[in-house]
Amino acid sequence: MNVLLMAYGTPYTPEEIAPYYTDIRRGRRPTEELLKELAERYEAIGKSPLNEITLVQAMRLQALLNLEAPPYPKRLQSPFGPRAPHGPARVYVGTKHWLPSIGEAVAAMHEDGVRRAVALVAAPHYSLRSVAEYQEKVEAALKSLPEPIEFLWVESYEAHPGLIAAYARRLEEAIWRLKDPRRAAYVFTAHSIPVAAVERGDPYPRQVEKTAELIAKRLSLPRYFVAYQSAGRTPEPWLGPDINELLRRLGEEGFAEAVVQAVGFPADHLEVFYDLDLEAQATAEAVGLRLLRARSLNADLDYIEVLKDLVEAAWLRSS
Ligand code: FEC
Repeated sequence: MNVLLMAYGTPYTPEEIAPYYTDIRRGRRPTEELLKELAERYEAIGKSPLNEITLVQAMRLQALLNLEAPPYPKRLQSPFGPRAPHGPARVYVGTKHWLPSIGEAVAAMHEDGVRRAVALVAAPHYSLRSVAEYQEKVEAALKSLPEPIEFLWVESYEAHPGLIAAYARRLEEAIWRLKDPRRAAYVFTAHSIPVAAVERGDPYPRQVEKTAELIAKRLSLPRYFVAYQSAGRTPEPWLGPDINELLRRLGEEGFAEAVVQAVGFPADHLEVFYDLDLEAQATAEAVGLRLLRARSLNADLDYIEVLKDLVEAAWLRSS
């Protein structure tokens, strides 16, 4: 069983910020002002741990897939006991905007003789501006190979019960730190996308709302809100409400405490450490709101179990 696990990627060094940002902008180099601003955000958080977390996720997923016999249908089981009929699992990592790139990962898979694999992104919601772009990069990589690789795509998993339970567990930990949980506001965030994508029928906001609704239901939250964060530095309109705008409103409405949970990103990275822990925190402080953040899933085993389940289900569907 083979897996291509993908994530956004982050620069390893300050010198890599310019080519990384250029790749995000589809080859258009950002202005010096934009570059300076992004470099300052990385400097303010010290370092984004996204690449390390992605690699650990992949290692743990591979270990888990190899450790436990998946529930294969009878016809695929070995008469000598429950054993993976497709050989040991291998998980390859490709990042959308940095290294190892998706192209490198797909080429390595081909070189290793992989002709069929599950493809999934470490982000639970489908968007034309996220998963569809990962798919484009895989398609482009396939064009340069002499034989195709068949990819079995997991496009989204916004309502996976294990994912909802994992998010709820971490939100509950934050709730324990509240002075008055019944009077607090609970805010779920995901990365904003341009409104133009939503107008083209992007299911993203519906999926984000579904995740929020299921977590809120599981914890019987008295009230919750969905907000978007980290809108791009472009003139077009981006999906809102923006987290900062919502926090200001909550402060004005007299809320004393709020918990934010970033459900659009499983891992910690720049936009969690800067946009939530520094920027949103400053906004909340300015309106007298005590803001807590639920910790991320990162490479914790409950999240890796979710990835394992998705991989096995995709593989079995195609067997
Ligand atoms: O280095 C780090 O730790 C940050 C990694 C990072 C993650 C991430 C996730 C998502 N993005 C999504 C959509 C967009 C769209 C644009 C865009 C721009 C940026 C910029 C940086 C950046 N994103 Fe990102 N995003 C991360 C980092 N993102 C840096 C450029 C500076 C800026 O605008 O802030 C606009 C592109 C354009 O200009 O055309 C759209 C979505 C996700 C969640 C799904 C995923 O993880 O793939 C959606 C992590």
